[in-house]
Amino acid sequence: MNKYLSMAAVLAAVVLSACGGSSSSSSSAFTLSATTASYKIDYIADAQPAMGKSAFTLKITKAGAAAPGLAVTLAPVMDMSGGMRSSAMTMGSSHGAPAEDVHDNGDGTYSCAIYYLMAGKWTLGVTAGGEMASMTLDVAAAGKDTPMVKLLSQTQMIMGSTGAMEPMPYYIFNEGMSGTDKFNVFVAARQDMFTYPHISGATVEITDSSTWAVMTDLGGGHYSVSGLTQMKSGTQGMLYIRLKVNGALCTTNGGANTDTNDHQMFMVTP
Ligand SMILES: [Cu+2]
Repeated sequence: MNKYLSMAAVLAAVVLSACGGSSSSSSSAFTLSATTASYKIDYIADAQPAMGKSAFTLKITKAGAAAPGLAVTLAPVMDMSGGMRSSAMTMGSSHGAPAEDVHDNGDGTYSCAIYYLMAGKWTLGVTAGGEMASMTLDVAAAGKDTPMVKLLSQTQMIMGSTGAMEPMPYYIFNEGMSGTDKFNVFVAARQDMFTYPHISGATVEITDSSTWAVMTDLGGGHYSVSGLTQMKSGTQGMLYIRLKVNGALCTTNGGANTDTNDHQMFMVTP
């Protein structure tokens, strides 16, 4: 590559990253951008993404004009090869994350959500109208509330990152409370290191007291409950959650139900 061109690319990258850094300190907005052959893609969020649910908007333009109606897909990838992997993980050390289906708002903007499984450096691949771009972003650690819990299937097995078979993991993400009585979650499974479908039709039960309530299946992997009674505004409280898929209870260790492994806990502040 031409030396001056490559230096220009490095400088552009430095300037872009400096912009990203300063915008997060001066206001709550967090923006990134990337280009494909035909499109400019702007990533716009209220804040830097953190582990757990991260909602954002993609604004896509072609030669300055809004570009609605594109097929847009997201491919978040975390490369774990930078020393975080264990010695046993020699292959397949990278992984993806669940994402919502992208919603076309019809005005050149697209509503998106990614459910980050870990804090750290991620690459977000975006395919728009068959053209691919990628952005890198730092995903912050979670705040004090629990972003996500994991339960394992007793019956379904998948190939893990080491190549060995392991129980299929189900991830339940905190989508927040409204008031003190309503709580929402998103459920996804890992089929392989890059395939995380959302799970509809499961039985998700929750309690903040002694009685389990079945959460309403809203479709698309989203579940909701109302009528919680013990949570207090501004005070972190505990919610117990359990999951049945095709009638089979998931457990914390993938083993048979021992009554202590049949649920997970969210610490949540209404
Ligand atoms: Cu990771």
